Amino acid sequence: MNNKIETLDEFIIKTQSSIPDSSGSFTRLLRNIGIAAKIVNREVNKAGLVNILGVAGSTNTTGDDVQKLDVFANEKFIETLATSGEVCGIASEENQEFIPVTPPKNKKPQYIVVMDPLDGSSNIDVNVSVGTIFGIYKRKSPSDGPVTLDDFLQKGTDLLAAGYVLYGTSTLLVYTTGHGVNGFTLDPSIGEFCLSHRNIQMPVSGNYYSVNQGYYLKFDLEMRRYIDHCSDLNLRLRYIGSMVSDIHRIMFQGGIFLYPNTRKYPKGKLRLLYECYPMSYIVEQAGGMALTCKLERILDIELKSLHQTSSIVMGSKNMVLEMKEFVERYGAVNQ
Ligand code: AHM
Ligand code: MG
Repeated sequence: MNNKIETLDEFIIKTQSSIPDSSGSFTRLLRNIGIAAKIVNREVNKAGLVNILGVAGSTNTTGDDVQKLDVFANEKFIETLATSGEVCGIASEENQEFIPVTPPKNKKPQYIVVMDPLDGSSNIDVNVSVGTIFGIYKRKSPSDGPVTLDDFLQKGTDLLAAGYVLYGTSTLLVYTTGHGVNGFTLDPSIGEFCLSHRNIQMPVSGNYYSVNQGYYLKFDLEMRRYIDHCSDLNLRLRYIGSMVSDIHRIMFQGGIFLYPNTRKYPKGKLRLLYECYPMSYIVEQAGGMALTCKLERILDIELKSLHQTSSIVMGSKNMVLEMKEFVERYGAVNQ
């Protein structure tokens, strides 16, 4: 029996050759994301002790309260990525505009990172799980000029890699480069992410549905009918309010996550670039599906602005297909 621990760094280097366009630069970038995750994890774990819980007093671009830990996580990720020498631009859910990165001398970094540095921020001050979501793209503009908005307005299908970090009872980093999904658990005693979940395959159906049932009356008819159906089947409702945590459960136990459009958010609440694309890429790589409530594949949606939002339904393939039948039967799309 081989009990050897495989660290994230070892795994990234070992699998480098299977990544299209692979380069040492891409490998170093992934490792840097792992480092930033460890720094944020350290602060998440001691947040209550050092008084960085609570609302920082500003609001983000979509009007939500910004928590102090959001600000910290955002700064740490930006700092780590900007000094890595592998990134030419960063777009964060917490920043209105993208951030161009000045490269070190003799370097022409190719990669763009998009991120939600701390997803589920309303959970912070009550010690409930939060997460980080990230995606990596290759720039489209020439590498000797500045990055442009078009470098960021790429579709989900253009992603080179995507991942999330779950700061839960243990801290996990789950990522894909388009060749399956692997998960790494942080071993605090050695300070390393260690391979714990190889080639994650999402069950094709499951017993969980995850939706903010409080908005039920604000959902379109077809979504209400589908949610009634989940309830009729005695599926278990679980809603943590951090998409990373809710999807993580579904990755292993199967189920469906829904954030439909509501009256307050007629075009959906979750951001394509920072949340929907990366999570959909991971879900698809694990064998699941991700659609809008109008049945478009999330990864195929054209992105017109950095903070564009979408409705989203994702999770176990058979359950998303069943949801699709409800939309086809009851949705305004076919009336
Ligand atoms: P955030 O990134 O500002 O924390 O918001 C995103 C989160 C998702 O993780 C979660 O699924 C959803 O917003 C919860 O929103 P709501 O409270 O409207 O259900
Ligand atoms: Mg978020």
